Amino acid sequence: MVGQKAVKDALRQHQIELPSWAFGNSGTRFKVFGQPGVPRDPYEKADDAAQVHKYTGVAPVMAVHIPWDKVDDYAALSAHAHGNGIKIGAVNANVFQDDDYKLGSICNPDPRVRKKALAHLLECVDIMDATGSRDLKLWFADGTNYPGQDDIAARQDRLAEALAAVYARLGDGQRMLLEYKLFEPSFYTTDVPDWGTALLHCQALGEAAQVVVDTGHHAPGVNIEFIVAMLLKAGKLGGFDFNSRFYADDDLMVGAADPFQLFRIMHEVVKAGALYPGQPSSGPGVAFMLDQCHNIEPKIPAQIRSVMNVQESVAKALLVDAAALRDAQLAGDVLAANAVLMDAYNTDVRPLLAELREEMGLAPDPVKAYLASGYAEKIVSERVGGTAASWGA
Ligand code: RM4
Ligand code: MN
Repeated sequence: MVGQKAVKDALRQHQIELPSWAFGNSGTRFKVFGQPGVPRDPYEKADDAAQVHKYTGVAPVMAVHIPWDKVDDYAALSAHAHGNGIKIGAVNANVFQDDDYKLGSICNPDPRVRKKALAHLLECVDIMDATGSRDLKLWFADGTNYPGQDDIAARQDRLAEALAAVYARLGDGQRMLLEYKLFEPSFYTTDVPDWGTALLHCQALGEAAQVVVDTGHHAPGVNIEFIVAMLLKAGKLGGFDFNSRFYADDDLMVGAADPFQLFRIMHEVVKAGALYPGQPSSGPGVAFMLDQCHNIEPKIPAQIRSVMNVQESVAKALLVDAAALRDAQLAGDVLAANAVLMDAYNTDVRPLLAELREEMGLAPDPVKAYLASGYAEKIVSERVGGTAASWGA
């Protein structure tokens, strides 16, 4: 049996990072449905992110996306976040929304475009210096649509060259997180399509280069927890982009469609001792980020719900009786081993989490408390005029 106190202590230290873009308008390539009261600028996004932290107590960091969150004074944005009890997290680069990037960014055959993309990545490191961010998160839309369109291997060389230049620019304590995605927007080849490619590049660069696992970026049926276990073993799991998908990368709420998968992933993290900094295998720390958009549901409560979904899976993973599991595994008792895992997964951890929140001075039900607070009505009445933040597609 695992003690409730130990579980609660671990949960108190586990932090979840919120995406600034979850608070702005978003949609599909078919339609963006605007919502009233959404932020007009990154400062208002930080205000909304702070609400999520206020009611969950475990989400004190907001990642930004450049240029969506471009401001004149990043130190001022950082100070604004601090004033709200949160801080600025990963800086996400964007080299996929410019006409120049039609044939790719740092893998583009044209050296002029590669240079432009690299300059943006370096600018993102300057921003990290100003915000005090640890992580630069890189996702590339680069790839090709047709066989023969470009040289697959040459594109890898261009990629390695640009990554090395960015890596050399990182300061002390800063990291580069490289994200992979199996396809889209490129449909024939993608330059960083899988964890193997990302890992090879990160290994060539050095310790500060780490892989990001976006849960939505795999083919259906892929065993994501296996990838997580392998990356943890290699000391190369930099973080997660959590979301939920059913078909392709649809950035829905984490734990919505397949909470069991999330539990299996968190079981690997807990087992490896990588849940929070200071644990044996956490290294510089795995970043537990959400990468989500809320196209049809209200955004702040959806973020709160997502944080709770992650927390529930972490709590269940912490409840796994590690000794009983190991004994059953070593005895070759297949059914008993599976039962140990399922016992933890099938535990209703909601009462424990409600109790934990009360111990932390929070309301037991964060969504209910947020809805009762009047904040949703306040932003609708106050945020009139200006241009609602959007992901710009
Ligand atoms: C990508 C990837 C990145 C995100 C962009 C907007 O699919 O998941 O993390 O920044 O979308
Ligand atoms: Mn992502």
